[in-house]
Amino acid sequence: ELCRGINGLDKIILREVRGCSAEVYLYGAHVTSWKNEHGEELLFVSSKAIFKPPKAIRGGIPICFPQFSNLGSLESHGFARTSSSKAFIDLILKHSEEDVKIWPHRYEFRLRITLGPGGDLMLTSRIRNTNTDGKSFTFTFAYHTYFHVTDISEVRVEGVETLDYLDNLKNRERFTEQGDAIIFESEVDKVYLSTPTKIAILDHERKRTFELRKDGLPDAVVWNPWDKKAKTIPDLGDDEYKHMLCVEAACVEKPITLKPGEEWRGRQELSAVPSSYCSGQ
Ligand code: TA6
Repeated sequence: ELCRGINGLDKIILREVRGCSAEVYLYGAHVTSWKNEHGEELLFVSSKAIFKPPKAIRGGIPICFPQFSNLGSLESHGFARTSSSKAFIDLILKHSEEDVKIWPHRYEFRLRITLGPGGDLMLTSRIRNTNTDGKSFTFTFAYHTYFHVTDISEVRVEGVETLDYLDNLKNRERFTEQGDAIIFESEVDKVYLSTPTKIAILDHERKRTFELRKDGLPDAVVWNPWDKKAKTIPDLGDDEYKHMLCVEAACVEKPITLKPGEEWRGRQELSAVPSSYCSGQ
């Protein structure tokens, strides 16, 4: 949880299931608290600690970088402990031995999730081939994002008009989009090819525009099951198709091949901004 700490400095509180916790200030990437499951503080922070740049926080775990003490020409202990850090989380997914049985490759997938100061949500995936047998592997990828919309029949997607797409409802045959913006009156399940880096999803009722910006992901999947297909999906409410739209930054048409040691990166940034969108305009 990112919140305001002393003197309004941003800090992150980490909690684990038994009740242990830690706190780290973005200022100096400085851990200032480490508590056990009984809530006992295990780190010392001076009661006179300043918590105000450019002074380093006295106590906790100051980072001494790129210089310890005065062993060089920089300020004592270097500048890291008085610099501002950024907050994100990194999740790492690796092949399990079960995975290897069904997909005979070794990989490391790092997903970095960042919530920006304006509320933008950024996901960056880095996938590395860690095979030790010299084998390359090939994969396709999508961020299968479900946007929450007020009423799907009042939503438009802009940015894929005139593009070619593969229609999953017609045996993935290739067509060219004729309309201007994409509107929704029935089931849609399309993979738009070679799409622009930015796609907009306009929610008329809520006067909100989602912006999806992407890098390393040339395609975009647009999916809404509509009423009949929704009824065949057990974990989707019969009427919930009205309040969802999947627009997915993807790499489908041209799969990615990595040699051992090679890494691929695919990134999407989502923002939700007020819009004066009026349907039909
Ligand atoms: O991304 C669109 C899609 O491929 C649709 O064809 C539909 O199958 C959707 O994914 C749902 O997939 P899921 O496995 O989440 O039920």
